[in-house]
Amino acid sequence: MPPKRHADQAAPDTAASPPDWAQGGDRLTTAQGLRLTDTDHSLKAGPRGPVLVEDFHLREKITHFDHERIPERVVHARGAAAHGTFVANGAGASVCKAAFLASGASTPVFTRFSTVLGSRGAADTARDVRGFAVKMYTQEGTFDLVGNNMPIFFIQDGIKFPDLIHAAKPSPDREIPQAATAHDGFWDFVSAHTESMHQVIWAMSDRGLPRSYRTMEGFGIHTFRLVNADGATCLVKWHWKPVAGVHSLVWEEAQLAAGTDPDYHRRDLADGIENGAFLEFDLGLQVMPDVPEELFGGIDLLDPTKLIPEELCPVQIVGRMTLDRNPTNYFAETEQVAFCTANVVPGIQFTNDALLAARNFSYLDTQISRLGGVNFTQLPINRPHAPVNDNHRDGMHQSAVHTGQAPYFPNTIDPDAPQLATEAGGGYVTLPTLVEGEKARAQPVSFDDHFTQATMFWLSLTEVERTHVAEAYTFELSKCFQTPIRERMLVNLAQIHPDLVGLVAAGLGMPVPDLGPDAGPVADVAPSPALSQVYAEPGPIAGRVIGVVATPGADLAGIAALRTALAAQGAVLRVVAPVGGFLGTGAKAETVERTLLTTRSTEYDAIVLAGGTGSLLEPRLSVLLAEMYRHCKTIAAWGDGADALTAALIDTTAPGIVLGAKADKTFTAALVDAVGMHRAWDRATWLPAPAAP
Ligand code: HDE
Repeated sequence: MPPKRHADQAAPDTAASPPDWAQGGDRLTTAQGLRLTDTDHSLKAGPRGPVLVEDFHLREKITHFDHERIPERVVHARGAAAHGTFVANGAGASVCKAAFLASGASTPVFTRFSTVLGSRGAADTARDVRGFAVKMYTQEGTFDLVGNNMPIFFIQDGIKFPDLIHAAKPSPDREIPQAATAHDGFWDFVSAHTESMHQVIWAMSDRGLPRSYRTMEGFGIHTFRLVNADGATCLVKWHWKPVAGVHSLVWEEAQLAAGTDPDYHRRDLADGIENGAFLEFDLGLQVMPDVPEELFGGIDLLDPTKLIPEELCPVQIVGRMTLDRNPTNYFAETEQVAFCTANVVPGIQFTNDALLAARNFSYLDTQISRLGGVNFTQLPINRPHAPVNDNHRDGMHQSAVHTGQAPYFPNTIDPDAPQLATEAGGGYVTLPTLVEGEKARAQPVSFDDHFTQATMFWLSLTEVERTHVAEAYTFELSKCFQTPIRERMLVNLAQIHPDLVGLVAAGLGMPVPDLGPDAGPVADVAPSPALSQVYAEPGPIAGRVIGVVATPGADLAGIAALRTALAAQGAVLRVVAPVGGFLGTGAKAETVERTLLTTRSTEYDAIVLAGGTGSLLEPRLSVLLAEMYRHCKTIAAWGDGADALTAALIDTTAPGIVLGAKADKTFTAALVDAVGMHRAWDRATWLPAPAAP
């Protein structure tokens, strides 16, 4: 058995061995394979003499180091990824002939989650949209589903993407703020560009602050056209449904985590997988008829700022993705992976979504500068698992040694030259569709409705979620220096909902704009309850972290029992004590993993005060508990642990507080249920009471 690593150490993954050309032999060598006897001292003319140009090892080592960085992604620079498998349940086969959707088909995947705006070193918990990009290495070629954790986008046409990103990225003069939209540039653009209003209200909601990558939904956003084995077509939207449910941080928590652990989501992903709490997502399809007008329920399927409510078109599950293996090397895999929306397989076709068209061009193009040439598809992480025989030759960093004399088609010289496939033989055939119309820079009239679905989103949320949305707008707009921008946004919010504009205007200390009698939100918008992320029943707690605060006199048997109970649910128990070292002695001793100095509430989904810890009174414990209380997280205690809660001024009668005489089954079951609810929103008496989901 390899020694168990501490959770903070880098994760070598033995499941995938690196290719032997990356690291061969057992001796340190130069890049040319010359064995080295010393790599710590430059070649000098005497111990105190000048360094000699002759030192080829020094020059090679430094030169390679000088070129270690490649350009970071223009957007989605900050990310973390994992390997896994997608297994189809067969339900998708009736609408799509892709082999990876056939019943029981198992496909290797690599999934990269990301923030959009931050640089590579930015904090994970910034308020932002998250990327959710899945590379499926199917037998018919690679299929990339390059989506986000929100079902809609800021713009309807890809030609505006550079404007959006220039507005949202840090201001070019000082390059601040990092990874944040709380600045004049972003709000100037979106306030004047109202088609963004639906996406912006999603970003201001709790969806902009995921608790974990495992608790995010994923969406392909655009409508795709699927073709089945009989040639029948339908229009679909892709969804990833997290088995762990959709859950978020609260804003103060996200801000604290950005300082105390900027790697919050990256660490959670890697630790979870290492602890055996694999990430699971169901792939779902909203299947809609392929009608000539490309509308469903009156909603234009070519408009990526609109979603189809699940109540109108339920999501049908077609398989499950399990992410169960951490990358071996961050750069080789997570950094060099190259996604492209144009990577599709037979059975999957594009629609005329103008945003998708620009993406199909952009992703291939961007890899050429980011990865230094056209041969990036030969990098191990980008290599298709289907055979490749493409007649492409040469180019920067060509690593294949091609044979034959005739890399062109047709040729009569090379007997091994690749031949064309038939459709029946797995060849990709673009669906013949009629295209007609006058050339124009124009879009359908239905695209002009920029507010109805933002209103629907607002109406679909519970009170506590709405309060978070209003606070997020208020926070971000407070960071805008220009009053006209804030005024313009208030006019936009007034067209979403009077409560929203009222709350934000009050927070900003500005008047609610008068839109006049003929303007204002659309009446009779039906909510979509599926958009709320407040649940009535507890969900799974795999991957969650529970801290147990204990002192040397604590009930160690109770801690051990609690650990066993939580481990059975895939959750981790971490011992927190005033100082480091061990609690107790011998086989039953508990290792202190965090001290009150080295921990912060953001690390835990629940805090438990162990029995025997009742006399602990410490300012840092009070801060820890106060934060847990304010963020509506579960707080628990058994035995006299409850005295420590009372001493820290925690109201032990409040919702989400679990007390027990012992760390027995009843206590642990109540704790598991409370963590499964994610938050005790009823505790937030400073917020309006949450409406039923
Ligand atoms: Fe992207 N996007 N994007 N995007 N995007 C990139 O590709 C682009 C859009 C998304 O983990 C880039 O390899 C344009 C929508 C994800 O590596 C770049 C437009 C959605 C990722 C690019 C869009 C996305 C990217 C940067 C408007 C949600 C990260 C580096 C037409 C469905 C993938 C790269 C990863 C990455 C361009 C719009 C999601 C520059 C031009 C809509 C998840 O090619």
